[in-house]
Amino acid sequence: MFGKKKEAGAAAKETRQFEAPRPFEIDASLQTDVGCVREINEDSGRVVRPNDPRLLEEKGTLVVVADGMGGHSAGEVASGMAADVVSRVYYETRAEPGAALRHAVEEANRQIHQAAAEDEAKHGMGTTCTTLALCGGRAYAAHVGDSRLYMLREGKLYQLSEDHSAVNEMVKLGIITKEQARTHEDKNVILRALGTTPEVEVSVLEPFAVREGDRYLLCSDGLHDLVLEDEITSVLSETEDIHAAGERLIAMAKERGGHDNITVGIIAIRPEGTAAAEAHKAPTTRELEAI
Ligand SMILES: [Mn+2]
Repeated sequence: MFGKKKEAGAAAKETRQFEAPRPFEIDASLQTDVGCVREINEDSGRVVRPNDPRLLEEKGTLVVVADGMGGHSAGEVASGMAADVVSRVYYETRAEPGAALRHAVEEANRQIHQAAAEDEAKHGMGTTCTTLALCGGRAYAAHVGDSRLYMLREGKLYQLSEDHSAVNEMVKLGIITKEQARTHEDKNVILRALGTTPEVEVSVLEPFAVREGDRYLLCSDGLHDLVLEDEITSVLSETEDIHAAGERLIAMAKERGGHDNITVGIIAIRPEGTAAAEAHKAPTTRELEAI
């Protein structure tokens, strides 16, 4: 449903101006939890909304979720670097949001790979990286690994990212079902990650128009392993308060064992000028919002 590429040119430009999206406001909540089994949290997350009005207009609001791997807390280092580098390079890159986001994720890959090569203890560290930028009424997404981006629109949940995992390949080939993939012994095998190779292929979503009422969810596999999509749909559509919705989703994963770290970022699109609780507004600084 997320469209065909638009032809560049005068006609397309005029159409775009005519259909200029209505202004909207963004509420964001990002939460991360160590879970019930692990001793450290190797997930990282970031919500960035620049103070500078020009930068905000050019690049909008950015959300990043990363799930690191590697012994001796190297996973924590890799996912933290992904959140840091992507959010810095995205805003520093003088390019349209889609190109800037791809460049930022590629740059994070290079830096993590280099850091891993320079330190024996961090050898082989890597991380997933799922990103969403909302700018000028449009959504841009770039992604590597098996963390996920979902969209809730008109009560329906759409998975916008594709897992770069061994089990997803088996599902696509019809070898196993999506249900079997959830418990498959190879379910943690990911085929692409940031940091493990000098270059990485980044999946970039065709930009699409955001609508009022949309909700976006970025999450690590600690959530989507244990909470079904129907349940995510219910919680996202029935819980008005997005922070409470995130808490509920994390609680559900923990009730079911919480075998992994759990990170949940939720973004809600609200018409401009309508009220939202102060706590749910996207942060206006570049500080890490994850708890
Ligand atoms: Mn995980």
